Amino acid sequence: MREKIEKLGAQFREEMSSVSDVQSLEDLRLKFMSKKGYISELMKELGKVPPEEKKDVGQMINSFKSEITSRFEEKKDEIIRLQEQILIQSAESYDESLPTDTLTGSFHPITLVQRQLEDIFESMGFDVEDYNEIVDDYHCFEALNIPPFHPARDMQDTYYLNTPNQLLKSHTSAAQNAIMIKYGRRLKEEGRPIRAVFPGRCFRNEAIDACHENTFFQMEGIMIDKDISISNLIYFMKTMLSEVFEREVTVRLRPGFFPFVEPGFELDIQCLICGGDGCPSCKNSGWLELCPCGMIHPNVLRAGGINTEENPYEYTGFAFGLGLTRLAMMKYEVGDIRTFNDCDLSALSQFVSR
Ligand code: FA5
Repeated sequence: MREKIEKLGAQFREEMSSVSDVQSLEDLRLKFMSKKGYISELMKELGKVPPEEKKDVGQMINSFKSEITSRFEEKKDEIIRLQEQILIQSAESYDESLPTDTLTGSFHPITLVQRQLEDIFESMGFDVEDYNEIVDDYHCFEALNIPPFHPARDMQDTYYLNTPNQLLKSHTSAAQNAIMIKYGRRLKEEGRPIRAVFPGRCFRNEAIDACHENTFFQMEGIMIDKDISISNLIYFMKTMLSEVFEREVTVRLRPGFFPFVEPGFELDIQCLICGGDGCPSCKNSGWLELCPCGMIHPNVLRAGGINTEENPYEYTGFAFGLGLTRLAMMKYEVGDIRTFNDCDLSALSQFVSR
């Protein structure tokens, strides 16, 4: 069995070295990581290994799995960087010496809120991370405990590219797996908790109204360590909201279902446009869904290489997915979400000095 794992490792490294485009990278990932791939095969064979060897062989498979996932991410970034370079080189040149003193501008209100949140979270020890807008099905759904054909996918219909298995991310949770892999080793070897926020643009194929856009921003956050509990989650949510609004805001926490957290919650904020009486911005309910959150599901922690099959509860963590565009609506008392994407400078430039 050990020999087989080593042989497969060598085969993987050799095949990986000749990959040069996204499609062949995806083919290679499926060959090793899909349900019928080599890793699943190894996991099945693990059952036949003598009990005294099981632990070591299991660890060998797990570290092989982590190697595949991290090499896959590195290679994907490398290919995307290369493609970008080719695009930049082929673009028309522009004149850097053009005068700038005649140009005026202001930050978009969403940028202002995003920066304010980044400062708040950085002051609490969080790393700020960036992530792609184009992702694959695995990161957007499967790594988050949402298998193909799971009904939870209906809530997040998005836009699919012609390139196979490439889509516009429907939520910032799509970055969770990559962040866990990036910081997992530091957590285990140095005992430093994973604390990261990752803002980003999200896309959904849905009907647009005063509080729904097809292109909007979220900010995701995760914290993972030993003994993280719901109390930690509530503490960070309360601190963040009181700092953002600089005043008392009424919030409510109710149960919510997301396959990647257990238990899951919806954190709603009382509508600041109507003061809770009901208006189009809050669909006349007086409340606005702002920040779903919960304790990260064991399957998601395992897919991110944080916990192992043998020790599935060693680390725990919370995650939240803040609706950044909706937060900007509430903070600046903008009654219609479409204002943010309308490119109407007279509306957007008002926020410059706030
Ligand atoms: C999610 O996207 C989950 N990924 C959030 C999450 C993260 C849950 C981590 C648990 C743990 P949801 O679909 O409810 O959940 O979107 C999160 C927030 O994004 C919403 O509360 C809302 O504020 C905002 N949002 C969702 N859809 C839109 C839209 N079409 N337009 C504007 N804002 C939206």
